[in-house]
Parts: sequence; C-alpha cells; structure tokens
Amino acid sequence: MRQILICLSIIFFSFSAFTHKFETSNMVVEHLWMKISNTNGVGYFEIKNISSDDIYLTGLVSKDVKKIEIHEVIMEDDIAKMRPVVGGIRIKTGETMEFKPMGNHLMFFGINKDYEEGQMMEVTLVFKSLENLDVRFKIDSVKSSHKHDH
Ligand SMILES: [Cu+2]
Repeated sequence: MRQILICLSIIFFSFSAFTHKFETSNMVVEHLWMKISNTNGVGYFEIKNISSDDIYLTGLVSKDVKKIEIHEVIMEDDIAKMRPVVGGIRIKTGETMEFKPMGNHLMFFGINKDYEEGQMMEVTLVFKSLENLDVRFKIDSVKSSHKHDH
C-alpha cells in the first residue's frame, strides 16, 4: 500500500511539474509545448475561456523570436493546408480551444536563441481588450542542421 502511494505521488508530481499552467480570472492556459527546427518552430497549447465574454487572441510576441503566427489547417481539394489566421482567433465563453498537431497551431519564425530540449521559451499572449499574459512553452525537441566541431 505504501509503495502504491509513493508511486502515485511520483506520477502526480512529475505530471504537475510538466503541465505548468497560467491562470487569470478570465482564462486558463496550459500544456504549452513546442518543437524547434533550426530557427523555426511550431507550438501547441490549450486555452480555456472561463469568463462570461468571448476572448480574442490577437497575437503572440517573444523577445527571442522575430515573428509568431497563429495558423489554422484547412482542407482544400482533400489536401490539408495551413494558413495564417488574420486578425486573431476567437475563443468563445466557456470554450476550450486546443492548439494541436493537424489543427490550429503556432508558427515561430526566426528564433534567435539557442534552445535545448527541456528548456522554456518565454512568450507573451496578446489579447483584444484584455491584459497581456506572459507564459512559457516547454521545448519538446530541437533539430539542428548545424555541424558543431568540438
Ligand atoms: Cu503553420
């Protein structure tokens, strides 16, 4: 019994350590992670609107990234294509929007800092009529074509 409890507490601890979340009186943002390939990246997260109004995420900025775009995936002639969402994205009251592979996602262009797996990237979410929210994305993987000579 004691062993089971210890095991559960370790699972719970590592789970909560990984799932860092950011809360305001209007929203809960969690499960933020990203993949980096050279100087570009793709990111995912969940945002839950717990306010009584719709929330508009109009953009994202980071001092370590030239440009961050919100992308959506659309089907065109049975082919999945992605395109930038112009003017931001609406999260309806009570709704949880999931940014995930093959769905809405973030594109990071021009990452100017050397990140390693497991590190965090600081990003600011910008909303219409709401205060900015500082969050961190966990770097899940880094692919680099650089050849290092040591
Ligand atoms: Cu994209």
